[in-house]
This record gives sequence, structure tokens and C-alpha cells, in this order.
Amino acid sequence: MPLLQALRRLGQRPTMQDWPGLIEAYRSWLPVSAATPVITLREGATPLIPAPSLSRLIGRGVLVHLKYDGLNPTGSFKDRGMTMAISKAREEGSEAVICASTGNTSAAAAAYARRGGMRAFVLIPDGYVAQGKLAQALLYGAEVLAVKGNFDRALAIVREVADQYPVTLVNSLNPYRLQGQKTAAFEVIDALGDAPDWLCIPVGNAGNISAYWMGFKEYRDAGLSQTLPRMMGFQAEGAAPMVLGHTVEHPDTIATAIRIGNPVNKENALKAQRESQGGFLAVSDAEILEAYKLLGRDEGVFCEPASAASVAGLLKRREEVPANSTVVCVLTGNGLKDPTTAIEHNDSRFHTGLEPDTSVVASVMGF
Ligand code: AN7
Repeated sequence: MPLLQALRRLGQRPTMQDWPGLIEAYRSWLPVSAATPVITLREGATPLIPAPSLSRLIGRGVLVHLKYDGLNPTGSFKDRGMTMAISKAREEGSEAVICASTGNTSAAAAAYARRGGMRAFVLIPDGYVAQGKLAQALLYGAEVLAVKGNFDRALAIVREVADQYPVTLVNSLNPYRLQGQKTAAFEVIDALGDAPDWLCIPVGNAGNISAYWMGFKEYRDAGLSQTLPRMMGFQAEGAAPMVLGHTVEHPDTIATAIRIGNPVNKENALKAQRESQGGFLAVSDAEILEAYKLLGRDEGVFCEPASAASVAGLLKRREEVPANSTVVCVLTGNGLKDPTTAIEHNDSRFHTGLEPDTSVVASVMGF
């Protein structure tokens, strides 16, 4: 029985505090024990939002939902993996963590590490991290190192540092990250009652697609769902190593979160694609921006550009979606992360410098 119904039956008023965070909510599915200090900001339990405009666009009875993981405490799905990685680092006595990041991982690592009393070192590609994410890392008290190079280079450095010095790596090479992230698949099934037919997801380092696939399989194997989705991974055209089948030396896209040329989880992601009969496809920056604007304008959902790649991909492959099927698009990050892109790319009219006068305002309004 869904949680809210159960509470009402007991005569209790449900509040947000009933959600204990994903480690407690899914404890038996995760590698934690009574000895694990749970470091949580009550992440998870993000809404699965019906998308009527998108459903109408696709037609043929297809129902589209948005898994809005931008509503996590630091505004992205990275919180799911970070509550696990940081709790385990703390359990192991670590005093500092390190990651390379296109932005969201750094924000989540900073928030959870500091909450757990640890130092957080984050390496970011100088000049290619969205404003909101940089603001978060700084405000949460990380030590931010901006390197003149892309994410892939930063990650290579981070791996060497973590090998040689007493700091814990919290990129998705850390297996606890994907353990935490798989809970998003559990939530999708808990909400729909079964797995969707298609799962559309943006792919950068390819950790999240691997984590979702793990989650879908675990629930199916336990009898909590009957079916498995086709895993549809979407990359930006200028940063599409999974589509091209080789590393991209100089990845480039407006979706800086997925500006990654050499995904560390590529083997797992390929396995997810093969086992699920899914696919990888590239979408252009123009297609990403169209989907980004559509989500805001027609669905009332503000995500960051990388997240909109999942919807851009769905629209690009719409002919292949079976009639009457259920589709979930994962919106990995909040639109507020990247205000610059929103202000530069929208279809709204923005009238500036108006005289503070009622008739001026009314006339601009068209009255
Ligand atoms: C909004 O923060 O790699 O395929 O360093 O921020 O699991 O890498 C972010 C990735 C999609 C891709 N959407 O997920 C980082 C980082 C958003 C993201 C992805 C990212 P993966």
C-alpha cells in the first residue's frame, strides 16, 4: 500500500518528515550495516510527474512521465550516490574526499562531505561549470580546484591523487555511488507499479544508466516488478563516445554536465544497452535546447540542459515508441543550476527599462 494511504488509514497526517532519506527507505537493498553512520539530507522520493504535453506530441496512447531528480537536496541525482559514498567513507574513517566534476558531483560531494565533517576537494574544468553548481560547491565549503583541461583530464588526476594520498575518491568509480543511484529505479517502479517500457536518460560518464539498470533488475529478480525497460541513453552530438564507439578527445556541448569524452562506466552501460535491447543516440545542442524550452514552457518543469537530452532523444525516436506504452524520461538536474543558459535561450518576451507608469505597462501588455 502506498505510504500516504497507509498513514491516512492510521489517522496520521503525512508530512515530508516521514521520508527518512534513501538509505533508510531502501536499507535492505544497500550495502550498509548498523555500523554505518548515515549521512543524509533526506534525498530521494523525488516526484514522477506526468507529462501531458509530451504525451500528446508523441500520440498513439503513449504516456510520458518525468522523473524529476532535480528536486533532490543539492538539485541533482548525484545526491543519491553521494549519501552512500560519503556514509561509507565516514564508516571507513576517511577525513577527506575528492572528485572531478562537471559540476553536480562537486556540489553533492561538498554538501555531504561537509555534513559528515570531512574535507571536500573538487576538480572542475576551468570555465565549463554552470554558475549555480560552482556557487554551491563554494557555499558548501569545498576546496575548488579549477584545472585547464576537460573533465576526463581532471578525473585522471583525481584517480592518481586518490591512489597516492589519504583521500577517498567519490566519483562513480566508487561502487557505493551506483548503489545509491539505483534507488531511483526502485522509486520509478514503486510509483508506476511496474517498470516503464522505455527509460530515457542522459549519458555522460554512464554511471546513472548503469545504476538504473541494476535497480530495475534487482526489483524484477525479487518479484517486485514483472518487466524490464528498454534503456535508451542519449548523449550530446559533440560528446557522444557511447554512440561513436570511441573516446572523444575534445568533447563539446552546451550541456556542460555531459561534456565528457571517455566515460568510466562504459562497459556497464554497454551491458545495460545489450541486455535491455536499448540504444544510444546523439542529439544536437539545438535539439537539446528545443526540449529544454518545451519542458519549461509546456510542462512547467525547469531542468538543466543535460537533463533535457533525455526528452530530446525521446522526441527524436518517437516513431519507434510502441503504441500505448509507458515512458519515463529522467530529468537529472534542476534548471536553476544553470541560469545563464535559461536567460540566453528562451522564447519569452522580456521588456526591460520600462517607465514606471500604468499606461506604459498596459500598452506593452497589448491593451
Ligand atoms: C545533470 O557532475 O559527471 O552518465 O561530474 O550532471 O551518470 O555521468 C554529471 C553528470 C546527466 C550524466 N545529467 O550522468 C558530474 C557529472 C546531469 C549530470 C549526467 C550528469 P552520468
